Amino acid sequence: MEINKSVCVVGLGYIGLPTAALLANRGFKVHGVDVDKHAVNTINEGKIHIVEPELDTFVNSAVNSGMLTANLEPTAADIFLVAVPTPFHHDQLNQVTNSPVPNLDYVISATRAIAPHIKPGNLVLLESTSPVGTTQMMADELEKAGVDLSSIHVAHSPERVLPGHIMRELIENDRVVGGINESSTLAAAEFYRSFVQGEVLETNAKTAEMAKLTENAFRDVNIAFANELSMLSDEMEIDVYELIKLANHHPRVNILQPGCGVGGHCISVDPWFIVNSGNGKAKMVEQARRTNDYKSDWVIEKVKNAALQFENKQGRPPKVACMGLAFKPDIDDLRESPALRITTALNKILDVVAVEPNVEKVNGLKLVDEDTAKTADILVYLVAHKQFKTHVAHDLTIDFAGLFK
Ligand code: SAJ
Repeated sequence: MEINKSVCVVGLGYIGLPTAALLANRGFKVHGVDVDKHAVNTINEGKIHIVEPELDTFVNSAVNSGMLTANLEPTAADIFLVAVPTPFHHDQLNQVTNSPVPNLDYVISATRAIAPHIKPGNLVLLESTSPVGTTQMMADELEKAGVDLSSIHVAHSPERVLPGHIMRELIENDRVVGGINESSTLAAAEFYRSFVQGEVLETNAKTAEMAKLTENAFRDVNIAFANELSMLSDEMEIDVYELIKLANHHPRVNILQPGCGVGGHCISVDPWFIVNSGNGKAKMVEQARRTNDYKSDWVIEKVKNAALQFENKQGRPPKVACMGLAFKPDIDDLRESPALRITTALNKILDVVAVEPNVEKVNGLKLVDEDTAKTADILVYLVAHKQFKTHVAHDLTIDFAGLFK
C-alpha cells in the first residue's frame, strides 16, 4: 500500500532503523539518515548492523521494495523523525545536584541538518528520550535556522520499545504524543495512529518528555529495591530469588529481579535527566541510580574476595571467566553495560577471560568460547544469556544473573 507520504528518519540505530523499516513496510517512502557509513552501506544491502529479532526481515523487504534507502544526508520530506542518541557528558557534573549533565549535541546537529530541507506543512518529530524542554529547544533551533514555526508542526513522541521485542512493541505499545502547541499534537497523533495499534495518547511536549523519563525511573527504582534486597539477603544468608518470589505472591507486590547492575542507554541514563533538572528534589530517583551503580561495585568486591580466598587455599591466583558482557540477556548492546564495567575492572587485577556470544570482539578483553571458559577456576555469571541456561554450577560459580536460582 503506497501512502504517498515521505519520511526522513535521522538516526538509524536501535530505534530509528526499526521505525524506518516498519514505516517503509507500511507504505511510507523512507529516506533514512545516519552519519555512520558502515551502517548506511549495510542497510542499503538489505542487511542490518545491530542485533534485534525480526529486524532483518523488515529491513530486507523495505530495501528490496525500494521504500527504504539509507543516506548520509537528509532530504526534503513530509515528516522528519529524529531518533538520535541522548547520552550524558561523562566529564561534566551539575553543580547543584552533583549529577551527570545530558548531552544534547546529537539532537542539535540533527535539527540543524534537517532545517534547510523543511517546508511549510511539515511535521518534525523527536523520538529520542530527552530532558524536559528538549522539543521546545529543537523548535527554537529550527526558528534560528530560518524556519517559520507557525507553518510547521513539532512534537515529541518518546519511543518506549523494549530491545529484543522492538518490532512487535513498535506496533502494539500505546504511544504518548505531545506537541509544542495543540495543532502539532494533533498532527503527530494522526501520524502515529496510521501505524500504531496501541492507543495514541495526546498531551503537551513537556509532559510527554517527562512521561518517558518517569517510566524508566520507575523501573530503575524498582530494580534498585531488588538490588538492595540482594545485598541485604547476602548479609542475612537468605536466597534473594526465593524471597522475591514469595513476596510477589502478594497481589499488590511486584518486585523486579536483582542483577549485576543496571545498564543500557535508557534506564541507566534517563533518571539522571530528572535529577539534573530536579533542583535537588529528585532524591529517590537519584538514590536508585546510585544503588544500582553501587551493585556493580559490590559484585567486583565479591569476585575479588573469592579470588583472594582461592589464592590463599591453592597458592596461586585463579583464572576467572566472566560470562556475559551485554547490558542484558540475548542482545549485542554493550552501552553502559554493568557486566562490561565489572569485567573490565576485574581484568585489571585478575587473570580474566570473557564470554559474550553476541559480540565478536571487545577491545582490551580476551574473549573465549563457552567450553574454554568452563575450564577457568572461578566462573562469574553476569548476564543470563540463553546459551548459559544449560550450564551447570560448581563450587566456584558465582551467579549474579539468576541463572542457577
Ligand atoms: N534489569 C534488572 N532487573 C530486572 C529488569 C532489568 O536488573 O528485573 C536490568 C537489565 O539487565 C538491564 C537494565 O535493567 O541492565 C535495563 O533493562 P530493561 O529490560 O529493564 O530495559 P531496557 O533499557 O532494555 O528498555 C527500557 C524499557 N523501559 C521500561 O521498561 C520502563 C523500554 O520500554 C524503553 O523503551 C527503553 O528502556 C528505552 O528506550 O528507554
